[in-house]
Amino acid sequence: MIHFDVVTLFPEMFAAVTHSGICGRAMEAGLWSIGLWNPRDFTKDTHRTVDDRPYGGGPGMVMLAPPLERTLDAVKESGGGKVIYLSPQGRKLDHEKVMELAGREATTLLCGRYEGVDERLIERRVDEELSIGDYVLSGGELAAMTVMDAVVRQIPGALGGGQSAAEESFVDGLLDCPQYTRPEVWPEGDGAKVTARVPSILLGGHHENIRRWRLKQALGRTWQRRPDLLAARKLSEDEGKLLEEFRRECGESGK
Ligand code: 4FV
Repeated sequence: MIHFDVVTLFPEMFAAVTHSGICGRAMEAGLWSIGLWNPRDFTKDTHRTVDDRPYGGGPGMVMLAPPLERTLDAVKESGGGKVIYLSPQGRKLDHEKVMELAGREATTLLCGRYEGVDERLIERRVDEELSIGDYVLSGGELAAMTVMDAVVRQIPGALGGGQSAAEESFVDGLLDCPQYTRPEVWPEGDGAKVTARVPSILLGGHHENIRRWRLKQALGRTWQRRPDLLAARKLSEDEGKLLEEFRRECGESGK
């Protein structure tokens, strides 16, 4: 069972992971739980102020440290885990970090808004900063949900139907192979000038050949699209042969 405590000014946003899809079903199945904490509930002034203007001037507002500290105190009181602040200044989220977080029983996710959070709060109360990418969001909530979705998928049983996240992209450091489903020929109908068939190897039912075809495609696409991932991965002799085949066929097809 994994528990996430989320500090956010917009708790209603998290319905996206608590009431929909794989994460919603995994929550119903009791595989994970969430605590939503709104810093506005930890203010002391009648206006329930959670932000103020930045010292030194400049645009926007900054989240006040005191309400956040009181909120994090309450989370800790309730047994909350290490505090992760979602921000562009953080380490980039990747599969390795997702697996690390999937191994923790409790994690606290601090979602910033406005220009961010008073730096002194980060220094005093944040254990690590995580970024989902080099761009600026309006708040940390979407980043927090990205982390939660990626982690919940790793919980055994979360994907249902005996499917395990172990077969997915990045698990073996490679991009995924192409996926196909019905119809066998698409677009259908005589109007369509160009139709595309599902690769016949996938229709033959020969599981080992299918497994090798998929591995070859995953290696090839990783070589084409993310050579950085391939550089970080040792290829087995068989994988080296498959990638060579793919590159040769590319040379031949130029694609
Ligand atoms: C972000 C990111 C992100 C910055 C200011 C929230 C915003 C605002 N978080 N990965 N990229 N956060 O842009 O995690 O407070």
